[in-house]
Amino acid sequence: MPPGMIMARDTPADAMRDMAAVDPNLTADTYDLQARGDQELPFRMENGVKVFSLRPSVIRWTVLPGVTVDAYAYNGQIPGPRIHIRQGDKVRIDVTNALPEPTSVHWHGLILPNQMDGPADITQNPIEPGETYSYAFTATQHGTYFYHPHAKPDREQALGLYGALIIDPANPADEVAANHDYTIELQEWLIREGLTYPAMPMDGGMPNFFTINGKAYPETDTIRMKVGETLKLRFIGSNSGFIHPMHVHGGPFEVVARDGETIPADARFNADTVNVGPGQRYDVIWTARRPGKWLVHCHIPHHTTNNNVEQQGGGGLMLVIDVG
Ligand SMILES: [Cu+2]
Repeated sequence: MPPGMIMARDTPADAMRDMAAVDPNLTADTYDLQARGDQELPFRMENGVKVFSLRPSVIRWTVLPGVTVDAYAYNGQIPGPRIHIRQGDKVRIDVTNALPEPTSVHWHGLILPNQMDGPADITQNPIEPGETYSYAFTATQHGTYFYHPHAKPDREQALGLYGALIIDPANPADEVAANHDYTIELQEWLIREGLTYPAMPMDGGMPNFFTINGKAYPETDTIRMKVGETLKLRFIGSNSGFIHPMHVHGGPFEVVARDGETIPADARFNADTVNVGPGQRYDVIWTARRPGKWLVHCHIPHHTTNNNVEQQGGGGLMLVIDVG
């Protein structure tokens, strides 16, 4: 249990298991600083169906030089691999559980058959360790979505299980186009005395590291673009316990989609900060007006530190747009 976690004599064992550190002996593979998540997931065609495979397991993942988390990850990636499909696609995702506990996968925001929706013990039996469950559906919507576990998500999602699900419109004219497209998946982490615990909004469970796409600033990506170009930022609320007011320097952006739904042209609005709560998505278009280094960051200053320390002007939920 993390030091300071509220515990009483009557704290149920189930609760203690959910809040416990990841057993470092279970980490099968270690990924260094160069490893990147959100890699587009390959598929194979079977009778007109795009077939994908996901395999959640326990890994060690590097978020900063010398800072690792013992995490749960899909296919050895944090965030999990990107599932990139087109509206109208028939898909099947085979999920093989290599975790030491039951899991399931929810396709957040999608219209699909109830038994494909993912909530464990509600629409399906949990996927036990070693078992495979296949999710099949037709993508009728388009936009920015994501997937995450729906068995003990307070533990499993907080430990790194989430991934982007990007659905291109069947009609390319329905896409709100930009010169650059960058997806931002947020997460909080709790590392104490070399052990990783699922961060939770409760005493003793508060996070001390924060990542964009699995890395903390200054190890986050730099987006390079030119004056006059546009950038679509897709914010995904893969964060599981906290709300992040995500702000972009250098002038307002236009909010063009929320929760995967394109906002009609006459209802779009300008803003410079969007509150990205758990589960929410915002697509915004930002224009590079002036050359220089422009920040994208969470506006809760503690969330732009690494264990309360700032390095190279910040930490955690921050990245640079370098406009040449
Ligand atoms: Cu924040």
